[in-house]
Amino acid sequence: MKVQILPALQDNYMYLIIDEATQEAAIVDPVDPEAVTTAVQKNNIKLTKVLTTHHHWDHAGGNAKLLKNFPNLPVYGGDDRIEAINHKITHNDTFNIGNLSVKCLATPCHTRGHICYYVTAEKHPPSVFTGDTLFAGGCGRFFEGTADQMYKALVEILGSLPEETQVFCGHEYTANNLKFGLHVEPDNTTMQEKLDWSHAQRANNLPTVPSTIKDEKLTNPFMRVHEPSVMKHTKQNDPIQVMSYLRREKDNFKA
Ligand code: GBP
Ligand code: ZN
Repeated sequence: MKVQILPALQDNYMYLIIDEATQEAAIVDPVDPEAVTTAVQKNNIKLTKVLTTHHHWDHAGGNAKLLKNFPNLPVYGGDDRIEAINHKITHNDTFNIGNLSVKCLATPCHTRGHICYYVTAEKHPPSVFTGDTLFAGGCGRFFEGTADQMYKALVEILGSLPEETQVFCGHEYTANNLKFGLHVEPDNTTMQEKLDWSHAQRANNLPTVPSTIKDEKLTNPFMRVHEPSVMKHTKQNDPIQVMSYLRREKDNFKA
């Protein structure tokens, strides 16, 4: 399994997931169809699926145009509002990309129909494509859901994946997220080190993805709602209230 990172728009990421054994591939959130078409040609692969994380235009807005270059391509997603959707999936549904296995994880909150895609292969660490649910160091705004739902998504569902799982998120927000994280936990040296690293990566025009589930548990305040330091900052002792407080504070935080 190989994942090619394709930057798009201001700070979005599209991901080309390639099964090297069969040369089959899927594209996650192809908002820039021209760039996807070029990457498919360069890699000499057969594009067989579109995986859409959620209906927002900066993720789903390229689907119809991509289908003009790849007619009859199945478009997967969990929300009828997704452009050109023709394969509606729900929690725990599975399918393949060549020899790779994909499991759909319903993570409603940023949007009602948000899906994360968990991909496994033999002799390779797993990967999860988290759209606007989990970002490196942060999470998506709660446009269509509650703190209780984001707690389930981040702590119960994504937090249960193997620690070595590679996290491919929908936006390059890492540095701003970690600045907020350090406001919450000023003494978290792992967070400070990752912020310094993120600045260096961006200065070289390199992505800060993938992260890992292990890294997120160490540096993402929204996955650390049980930590005494985070609880203390929010003056809350219920993890869902901590989640709610952090999201409200981040919504108003100027990095
Ligand atoms: C930053 O952090 O660098 N530029 C800012 C964040 C996802 S995109 C801008 C922002 O608010 N981004 C959204 C988000 O959830 N951020 C998490 C955070 O700020 O902590 N979007 O483009 C957003 O989902 C969108 C598209 C929204 C259509 C609503 C509709 Br309808
Ligand atoms: Zn979004």
